[in-house]
Amino acid sequence: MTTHDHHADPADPHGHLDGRGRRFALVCSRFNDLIVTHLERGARDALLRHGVSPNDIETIWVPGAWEIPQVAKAVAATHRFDAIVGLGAVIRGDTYHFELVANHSAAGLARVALDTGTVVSNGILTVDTLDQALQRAGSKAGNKGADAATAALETLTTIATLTNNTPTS
Ligand code: INI
Repeated sequence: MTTHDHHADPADPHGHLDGRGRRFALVCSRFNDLIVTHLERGARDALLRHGVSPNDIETIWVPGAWEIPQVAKAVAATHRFDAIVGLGAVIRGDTYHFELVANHSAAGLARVALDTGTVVSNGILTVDTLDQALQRAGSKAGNKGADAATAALETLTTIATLTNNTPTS
């Protein structure tokens, strides 16, 4: 098997991702929970469809997207999870606060991934309107929670394959 086998069918790139035995934490923001509950359900469904056990998916609620990276870092430190999916919705208001929360949450999640080595994916919507958020939370534009969960599983699979194939000398 080559490291690229799991990309073999571009029409069905996630078709045979195997989530059995993998443990996931979904770190979800309560702010805009009208949206985030749908992202959480999409993420959970996607993982279950790929063979992840319901017992191996833990949802952790935090106040807002700002808090997601810090809690994700604490989750990584437990070493109880193979991957973390950050789920939230940052919706533009009239002030600069949007930029601060959107940038901090995305940059923070990237940092947790690179600093800890635990796989972290970003399912935090950053949109202008509630309608755009709804479209991405299980309607017209799919479910970005499901996409983020699948991305985490694929990343995990890729890293595991690379690690198994790495020459030791
Ligand atoms: N948190 C969000 O998750 N989405 C938002 O749109 C949002 N806005 O717009 O303010 C938001 N703010 C709260 C923030 O995440 C923190 O919880 C708060 O600042 C306390 O640290």
